[in-house]
Amino acid sequence: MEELRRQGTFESEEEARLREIVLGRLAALVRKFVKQVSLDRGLSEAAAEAAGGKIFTFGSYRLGVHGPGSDIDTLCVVPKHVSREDFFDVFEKLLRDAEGVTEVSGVPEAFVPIIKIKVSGIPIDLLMARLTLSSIPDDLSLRDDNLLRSLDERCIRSLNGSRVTDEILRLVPNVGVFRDSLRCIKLWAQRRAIYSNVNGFLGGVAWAMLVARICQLYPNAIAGAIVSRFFIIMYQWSWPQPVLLKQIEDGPLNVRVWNPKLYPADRAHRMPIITPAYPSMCATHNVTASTQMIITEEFKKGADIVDKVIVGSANWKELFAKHDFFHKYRYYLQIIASTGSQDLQIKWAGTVESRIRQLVMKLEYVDSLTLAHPFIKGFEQVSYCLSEDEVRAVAQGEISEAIKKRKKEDIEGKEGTSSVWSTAFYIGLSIEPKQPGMVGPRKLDISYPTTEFVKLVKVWDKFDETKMGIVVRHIKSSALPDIVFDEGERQPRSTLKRPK
Ligand code: 3AT
Ligand code: MN
Ligand code: MN
Repeated sequence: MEELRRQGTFESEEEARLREIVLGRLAALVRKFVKQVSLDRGLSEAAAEAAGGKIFTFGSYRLGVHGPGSDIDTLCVVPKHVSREDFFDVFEKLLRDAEGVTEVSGVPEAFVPIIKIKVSGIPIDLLMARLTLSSIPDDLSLRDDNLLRSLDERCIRSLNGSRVTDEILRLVPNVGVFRDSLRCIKLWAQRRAIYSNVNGFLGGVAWAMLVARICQLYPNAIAGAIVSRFFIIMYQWSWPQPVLLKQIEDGPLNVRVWNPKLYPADRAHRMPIITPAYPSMCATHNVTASTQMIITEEFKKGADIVDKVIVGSANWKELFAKHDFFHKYRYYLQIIASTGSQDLQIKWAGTVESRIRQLVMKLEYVDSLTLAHPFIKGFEQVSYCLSEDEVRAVAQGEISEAIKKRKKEDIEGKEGTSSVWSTAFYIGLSIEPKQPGMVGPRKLDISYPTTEFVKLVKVWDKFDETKMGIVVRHIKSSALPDIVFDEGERQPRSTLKRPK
């Protein structure tokens, strides 16, 4: 716990108090919204007041493992006469006008529709679910599966996060021990760069379920013991045996529940970790052969460190050492997504990122490639270009010193200039060692997977050839840009190979 505090994973008491005040205000705003819509629909003052409205938190805040600056994931539950359109018209407007609420941005067309806001500086993600009830009482619970009957799919998806988190908390024997252990595992996974669902590693919910499973196996253990068991058990786990917190149950909806006996797609899951709330799903369907290998290797390294900590020959701090992804490989694939505006870049880079694991899976089939290791985040840069040639160079990942130094003011009002947003993603490539007797350089042909990948990202329905760039190239480790390294992390070239 001392080390976790030293690593800054806890917020201050002041911030904790502010979060409670913020949630109180949010709850009041949701009731105000429901009342206003109720009155508009012709309900009496008393009926409109009684229509209620309630918020439920989920995500790291609900689990009690959030850090300073984490968002609060919040679900707004409204009665049946309040619609999703009301949420994005009436409620969004009400939020914009509310004091202390800033940066309101709604994404109604998302798979899980969302309004993002800040309240007193605290970021909040707001989802909404409309139940088939005429009023939402203060003591409403979302546990009953029958609440899901005849709901819109977006409402079911929005309810899911909260139902899963609450079920996890119900299924662990000791919530305090679970929290402390999960805080430790989350920090470890972030530092080792294996915390990311989109890139084929595990996301927050999957890590929470793994830790919860270990807590169930050792109901009387303290957090330090849970963490040590975690590594030993997870390293030896016989995948694809699933990690379950309880038996998978059937329910009232006509929807698929995870079942490898029935569905070939579910059989393909390599490290299945199954959510406990109906309808149960696999939280790790993005894991590939490569990411499974990397995660397993990290479990092993974690187990070795924890063994040493237990006998007193290592410190907990060693568990949180930074990954060495950018030192580990001789060759990297660099995938660069570029556009001419910030808004477009978020969408385009997000689309490219979400397809990278398809590239990883294709690379896994290349003969002499033993591992394709995706990094968990992209590196965004804005470059101010004076000419079309510079724009092309930036899109290709060639950002010269002159471009790097240039500021926005330097191009303002000048003819033919433009700003370019570029996000670079990296995949580390591990190549099979040369077999004895082989002559000449090995051939590594990755042109097929890369051209297929470029085609794949371009079939995105909003793709626009004139506005969006995508380049894939392979580079030597020495060509990695400085931006991927921390200050002082990169060794000067001249000392790299010279023995002291
Ligand atoms: P932080 O402390 O916030 O970093 P967290 O675990 O709360 O950690 P998020 O706020 O990103 O992480 O996500 C909380 C939950 O929201 C996890 C998942 O059930 C849901 N979620 C996150 N991103 C998406 C998404 N793109 N689409 C649908 N659901 C999502
Ligand atoms: Mn969150
Ligand atoms: Mn969130």
